Amino acid sequence: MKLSKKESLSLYETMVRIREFEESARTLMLEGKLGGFLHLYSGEEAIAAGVCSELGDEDCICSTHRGHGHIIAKGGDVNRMMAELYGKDTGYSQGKSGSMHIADIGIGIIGANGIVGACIPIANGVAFALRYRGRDSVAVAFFGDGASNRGTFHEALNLAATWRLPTVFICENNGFGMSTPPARASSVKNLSERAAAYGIPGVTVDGNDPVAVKAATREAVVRARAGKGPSLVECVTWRHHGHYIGDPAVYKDPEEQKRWLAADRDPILRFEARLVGEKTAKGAELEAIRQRARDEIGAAIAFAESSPDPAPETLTENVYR
Ligand SMILES: Cc1ncc(C[n+]2csc(CCOP(=O)(O)OP(=O)(O)O)c2C)c(N)n1
Repeated sequence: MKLSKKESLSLYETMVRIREFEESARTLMLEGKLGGFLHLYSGEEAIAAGVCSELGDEDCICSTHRGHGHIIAKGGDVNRMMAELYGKDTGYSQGKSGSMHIADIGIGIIGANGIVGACIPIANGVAFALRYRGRDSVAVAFFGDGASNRGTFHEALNLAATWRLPTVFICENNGFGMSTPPARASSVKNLSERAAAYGIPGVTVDGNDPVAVKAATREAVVRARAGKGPSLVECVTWRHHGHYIGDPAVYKDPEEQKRWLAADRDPILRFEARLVGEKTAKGAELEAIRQRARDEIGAAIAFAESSPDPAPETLTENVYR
C-alpha cells in the first residue's frame, strides 16, 4: 500500500498521541492522582491508528477495557477523557465511569466496555442499524485474543456472516489474556483461522505495522460497505505493560519483552525509522509531531486538574440504582 506523506504522518501522529496519553496516565496513576483501573494500550498503537484511518465520521467503533487508543484514533476528545480518568465533572461521564465506559456517540464511538467480548455482538447491532437506515457505514469491533475464546465472539461472527452485516472484527492479539498466552487457550495457530468456520475472510497481519493494519482494514471495510459481509482481521502485537497498572507481569519472559520493545519492533520507533529511511520525513518533523503530542496531553492534564469535581448532589444522576 502506497501512502502519501500526509497519510503517513497522520498515522505517526495518532500513534504518538496515544503513547503520550497512555504513558502520562501511567505516571499520574503511579503518583496516586487517578483512581480505578487503567489498562494501557502502549505497544498496540498501530492497530487503532491503522484501523481508524480507514473510517469516516459515520462509521462506528465498539471498544474494550483497553480503549483509550481507539477513542483517540477515532477523534475522541483527550481533555474529556483525561478529565474522566481524574473523576472530574468535565469528563465524558461527569467523572462517574472512569476509563472503561468512555463513549462519544456523535463521532461513532459507541463505547468502551469492561465486559470482555461484550462489544462484539454490540458491533453487530450497530452494523444492523446502519444498514437498516440505508447507510453504507460499517461498525468495527475491537477485542483481544482472550475475548476470541468467548461465546459472544463465535455467535457474533456466525450472525454477522449469516446476515452479511457490515461488521469488521479486529482481534488485537497482544500475547496475553491477562496472564494466559493464546497458545494455552486455543488450538489454532492464527486466531484468524476461525473465520473459516463462518465462511468469511480471515487474515493475520503484523499489528505493529500501521500500514499493514490499514491495508487489511481497507479490504474489510470495502467489502462491508459493498454489502458483502464481515471480515476478521487478527493484528499481532504486544502489550508493553502488565494487564493493568499494578500487574507486575511476572509471567512475561524478559527476553521476549525486550525483543518486542526494541527499535525494530516497537510500532512507533520502527515507523519512525521507516519514515526517515524512505525520506518521507526528516527527524525534526517527527520531533515536532512528538512535541505537539506532549503539549496536547500536557494541556489535557491541566484541563483535568483545573476542572471541578462533580457536585455531591449529582452522585446518583445518570447511573443505574
Ligand atoms: C466476561 C468477563 N470475564 C472476565 C473478565 C475479567 N477480565 C478483564 S480483562 C480480561 C482479559 C482480556 O484479555 P483479552 O481479551 O486478550 O484483552 P487484553 O486485556 O489482552 O487487551 C479478563 C479475563 C471480564 N472483565 N469480563
